[in-house]
Amino acid sequence: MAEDIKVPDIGEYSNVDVIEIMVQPGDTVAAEDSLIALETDKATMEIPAPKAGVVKAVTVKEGDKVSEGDVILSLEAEGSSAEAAPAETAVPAEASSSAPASSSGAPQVVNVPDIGEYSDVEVIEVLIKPGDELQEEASMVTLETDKATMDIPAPFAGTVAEVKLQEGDKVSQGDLIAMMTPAGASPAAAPEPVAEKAAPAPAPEKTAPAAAPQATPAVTGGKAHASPAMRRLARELGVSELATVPATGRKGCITEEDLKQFVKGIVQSAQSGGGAGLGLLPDPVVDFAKFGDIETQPLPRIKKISGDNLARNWVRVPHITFFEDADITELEAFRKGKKAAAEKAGVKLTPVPFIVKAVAKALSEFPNVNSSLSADGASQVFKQYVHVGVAVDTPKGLMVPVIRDADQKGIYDIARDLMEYSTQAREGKLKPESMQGGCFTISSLGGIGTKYFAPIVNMPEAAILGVSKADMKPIYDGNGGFTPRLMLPLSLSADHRVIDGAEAGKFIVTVAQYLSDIKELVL
Ligand code: CAO
Repeated sequence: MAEDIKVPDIGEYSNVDVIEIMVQPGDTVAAEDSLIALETDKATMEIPAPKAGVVKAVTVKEGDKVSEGDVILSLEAEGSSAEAAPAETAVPAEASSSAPASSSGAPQVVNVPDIGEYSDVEVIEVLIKPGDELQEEASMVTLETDKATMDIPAPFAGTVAEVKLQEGDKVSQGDLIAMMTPAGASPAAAPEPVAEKAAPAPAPEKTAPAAAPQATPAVTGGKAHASPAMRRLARELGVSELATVPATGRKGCITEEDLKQFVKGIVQSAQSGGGAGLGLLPDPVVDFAKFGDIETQPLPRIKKISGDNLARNWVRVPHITFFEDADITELEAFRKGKKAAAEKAGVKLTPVPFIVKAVAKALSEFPNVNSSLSADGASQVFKQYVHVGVAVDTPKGLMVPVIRDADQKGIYDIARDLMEYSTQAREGKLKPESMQGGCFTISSLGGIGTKYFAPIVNMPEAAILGVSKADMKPIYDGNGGFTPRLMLPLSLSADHRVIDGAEAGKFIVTVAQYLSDIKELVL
């Protein structure tokens, strides 16, 4: 028997705004799970479920005003649904594919949950593929309206059996996302057949409980965790990319202090020059179609975000770039000798892990290169750790996972981290925390080619190393002859406000020396 759940005592407030509905019919909630969020002019509060049960109906919507005693939803308390069982068996066969978790292990349909007033919303990213094991709440797809981007979370833990949509599709509430076998269920032979586009969400009793979508303008496949109150505050402060806010709260949640620090940093940076008032001409607007056929495609999200960052870094940082060749003849012989053993250990041994190690070793000796300017430009932060970022080229744009404590790791460990992170980045599964905390970035185009290039410093880091393709070159031996040596072209771009030219020169020479002397490097 369902019972009405009412707004409890909320102090002196009445006619309070409902700013978020966190459940929908069919959801199973535990006691104390948040149901809706209310906001007064002074506080945001979440109304918890007084008991565990299944949500039967939600009687309020975002934007409503409520006071103590108003009914917000009806809840069937756990264990009180004697009449629910017969009702389930009466559901037509077509809907049975969306049955809740059962021990048979039959894949269940996962539909687009309630996404507010939106319909025909574009799928901009599919974050899952068949075989993926998902935790409950893991992001499955990202949808984008003209106003917001939202990740649709997995309604339960399980394995993806089939993905039923693709990037570019337009979806509405009830449309099919995927078939998922619940965790712990014995695997079924094959997914149960379902229509390509599901009809509107089946009866609540039959729908796999869908968690509320979360507005997550994430940089990657990962998502930002923030309470509705923090999302509201972020909106008020104009922070549209929550995933770029470093989170320090419990389970990676963004706190009020995180938001304040983030905004403070931006304000201080703007006040200290921040790129404002450059007096640039407006960007040219060209009607390309006048000159021939064209096709316009939206810029991938990662490219948009990294592009904004690169443009800021290019304008804000006074770059100075140095070029140097490292003689890696010995290193290459050593690497080739170890390649088979490395493969046996499950590691791909390319020159990059050695370069990471050489850079990390040099960084531990050049504290200035391992430092950052504070956001207000008034002080310098010297890091007592050496975390090295490596730029990874992905189909959707450049991402920079960070190898932690690279100075303390062996070559195999670095190679393993690099393999793991670059795979995650290319599959869109890199977590935001795996891209945070970098002290210095390496951008290797060695596998592609190129001679030298001038990389852009990854602010607030103080320098970046560009690596091009190693080539055999005749090197003068000092005795009137030339010897063939394998030379690796290196380019170091540094923030000239932090690093003097002489120091940048010494740094790149040191890196080159470590790469030339394999004993120095591995010992
Ligand atoms: N010189 C010659 N050969 C090189 C080399 C170099 N400097 N660096 C790598 N190689 C070789 C590798 O040994 C490998 O060959 P084998 O398979 O025969 O061993 C091959 O090139 C391909 O390597 P890889 O790219 O698969 O792996 P990696 O460890 O060299 O690089 C990563 C990993 C993630 C850095 C790279 O894949 C990548 O994404 N690079 C692009 C970075 C980028 O786009 N930067 C932006 C530039 S400016 O915006």
